[in-house]
Amino acid sequence: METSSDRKAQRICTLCEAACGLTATFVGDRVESVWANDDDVFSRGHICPKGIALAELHNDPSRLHRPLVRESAAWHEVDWSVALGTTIARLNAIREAHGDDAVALYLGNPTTHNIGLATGSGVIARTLKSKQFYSAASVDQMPKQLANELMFGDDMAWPVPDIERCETLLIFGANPVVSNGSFWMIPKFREHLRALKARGGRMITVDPRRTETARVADEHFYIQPAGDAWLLIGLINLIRAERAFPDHYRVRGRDKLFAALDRYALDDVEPHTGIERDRIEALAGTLLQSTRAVAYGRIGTTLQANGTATSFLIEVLNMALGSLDAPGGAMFPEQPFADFSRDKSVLNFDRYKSRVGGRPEVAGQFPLSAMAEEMEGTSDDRVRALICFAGNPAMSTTDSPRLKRAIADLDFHVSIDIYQSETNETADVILPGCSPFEECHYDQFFGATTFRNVARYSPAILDPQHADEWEVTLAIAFGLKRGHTPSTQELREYEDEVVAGTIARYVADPNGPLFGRDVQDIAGLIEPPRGVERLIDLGIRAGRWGDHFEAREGLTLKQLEDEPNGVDLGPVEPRLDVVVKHPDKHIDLAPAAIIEAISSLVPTEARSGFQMIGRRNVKTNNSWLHGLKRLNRGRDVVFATMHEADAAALDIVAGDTIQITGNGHSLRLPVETTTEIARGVVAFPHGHRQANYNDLVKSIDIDEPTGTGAMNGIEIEVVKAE
Ligand SMILES: Nc1nc2c(c(=O)[nH]1)N[C@H]1C(S)=C(S)[C@@H](COP(=O)(O)OP(=O)(O)OC[C@H]3O[C@@H](n4cnc5c(=O)[nH]c(N)nc54)[C@H](O)[C@@H]3O)O[C@H]1N2
Ligand SMILES: Nc1nc2c(c(=O)[nH]1)N[C@H]1C(S)=C(S)[C@@H](COP(=O)(O)OP(=O)(O)OC[C@H]3O[C@@H](n4cnc5c(=O)[nH]c(N)nc54)[C@H](O)[C@@H]3O)O[C@H]1N2
Ligand code: SF4
Ligand SMILES: [Mo]
Repeated sequence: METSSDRKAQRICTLCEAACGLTATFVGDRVESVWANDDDVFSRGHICPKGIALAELHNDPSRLHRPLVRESAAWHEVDWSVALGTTIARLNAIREAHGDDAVALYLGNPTTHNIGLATGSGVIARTLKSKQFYSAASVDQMPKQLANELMFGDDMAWPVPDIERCETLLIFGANPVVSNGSFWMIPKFREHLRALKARGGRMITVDPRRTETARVADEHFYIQPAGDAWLLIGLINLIRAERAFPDHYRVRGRDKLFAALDRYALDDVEPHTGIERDRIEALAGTLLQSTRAVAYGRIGTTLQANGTATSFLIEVLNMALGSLDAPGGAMFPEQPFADFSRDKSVLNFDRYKSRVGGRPEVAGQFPLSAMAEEMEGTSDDRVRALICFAGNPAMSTTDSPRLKRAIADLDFHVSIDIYQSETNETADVILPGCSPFEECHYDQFFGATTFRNVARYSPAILDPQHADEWEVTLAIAFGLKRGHTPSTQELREYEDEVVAGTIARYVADPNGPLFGRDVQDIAGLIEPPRGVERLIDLGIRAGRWGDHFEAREGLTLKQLEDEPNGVDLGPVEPRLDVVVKHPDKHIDLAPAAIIEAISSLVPTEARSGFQMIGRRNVKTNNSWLHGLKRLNRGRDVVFATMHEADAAALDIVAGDTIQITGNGHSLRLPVETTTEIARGVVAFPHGHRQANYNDLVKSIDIDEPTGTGAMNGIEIEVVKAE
């Protein structure tokens, strides 16, 4: 690696799931500018303000550069040996006295965008074996993950719209023009939409607000928050009445599902959705007439009271339309990175329950809404410590003030974070990481959510000025296993051990291409000499397009390194037969938890007063990056939107400050008035210190099957502020 004068390098953006290919210019170890990479095979020249701000993020003096230890209210910079030594000693003391379940893990959203941290936190989790495992999934997509798990037997089987070939695109509760997609990597959304329209296609949106995406749609449906399940049932029942359910899907439980759906009449839909019956019939007609219609749902369909049922019903609709796993429909992209470490032979749901609330585990996790109660009180088996990886849970979940207090009262809290945050202001130790330009990157998770199969890898561009997060997490895992901080030599040996252990899982998988191979042979063929890069090489070479370690021609990490614009692996192909992991290879249309959720939908009719919903902004990223100059802050971003007739009734005009109250807390926000939002709905963004949306959400406001916070559709009081 050179760090000398002006040069350029390609880099995949790690700030959101669009994973744009970018080009950065450097002078020494300063990042001068970041631009779109027009030659990237996937993002083809897309960038947003956050991507441009990566330069400022890299150069930001307020980013953490040294480990911090807190004594009373004061933070002190300390050496790595002190910070790691304290962390390991304190965690081990708590484990010894109270067991592994006394230590909770929380993996925040950027963990999934950081291969070193994601892999290293996995090593810690396997070493610690604590049931107290939480992640941003349960304030994001867990209802969809549970629907995937119950339906296909794999929580990570994501059906995503084949936007390059579909004809009618029906979007529920997502705003990809602003968000750039989620569990659907979709940079250049507007361009894909133009192409869709040019081939005679249509986009239809369903959202309580006429969003930036709805504005470029052909048709928009204002829906009452959490009313989607009713609309979906109405549509599915109308389609079933016209067309037999496709018989080429191998399914079980079909009649049971239909019986549950038949309990709802079409006339039930309007009161719960606010959408007239004739418009629902017309929409069903449009879908029936379209040869390739596909439905997709995101945050508005998962962070709501009927999240799991809604997520499941979207795929039932896709099946009823014959679109699941069909070109132009909802397809399963193939991740070039093979992960044979996950056991798919058992159902990852409700294998054990949380201590206080009896919440079922989903995909090995408890919901973040339950974290506070697991920490509170004086019971011997309570959670006493937290390892927080790139997360800000005290801002991101239901009843944030309560979780913040519970975290502050812990015996020990270590935060692995590149900034000081609302959550780690009461931590004992903060361990900082690298800038994105100092570490390698590979999108291990999101590769299964693309609209086209691609493989792209970014090596580290600059010599690291900071500790590598793979090594930091590996050192903690070593300490939890062996009781002390590793020397450089011990850390090297431990990495060898972890790599060998991972290979052992691959070669033990009878369905994997390395089955029966020799662990040491494979280890010897891995090209990078050390680092998490070794495991990336393993995953790619064992993957669908990999060389299976010299067994055939195929991809290696080295090849990807030589192709900085990425490798296009072609359109997504039908592959449902390998996606379904239930032992009988059938799609389950009637899992008990789903039938229960569909039969007891949280009603949305006859709600009076106001409900709040979230809104993302192009210049914000969840709860962080607010400090960067290039990204707006304050008044420009944090304002509420309400219907002008609702405002007028309260004597509120645009520009006034309103007071919003819920969960015993009040926030003040400037207001914008519009006719482009459903009556009774107030929208504003989450993640802002000056007005934290999640202060107003109760811990019990959840999607019942998963415990995921139902942040959208929360009842609030609104008045004009004095
Ligand atoms: N009301 C409401 N609440 C929501 C949502 C909503 O729509 N409405 N959305 C939810 C969603 S989708 C999500 S994903 C969650 C996010 O919730 P979280 O994952 O808990 O929080 P983030 O805001 O992503 O904060 C990430 C933290 O990681 C740190 N960080 C960033 N990059 C790195 C890195 O490379 N290394 C390390 N070590 N640290 C890093 C940042 O400094 C920041 O402190 O919020 C959820 N909360
Ligand atoms: N600029 C920017 N981009 C981001 C992020 C960011 O913070 N800023 N965060 C990233 C992350 S972590 C994620 S998970 C994705 C999220 O990606 P998206 O889900 O596409 O983004 P949101 O803007 O949260 O869109 C959710 C939509 O649901 C609507 N909605 C609310 N309640 C309901 C409901 O009950 N039913 C229906 N049908 N709609 C409803 C809201 O009005 C909103 O328009 O965005 C990612 N991209
Ligand atoms: S849309 Fe913006 S934040 Fe997301 S990957 Fe692209 S440049 Fe980065
Ligand atoms: Mo998210």
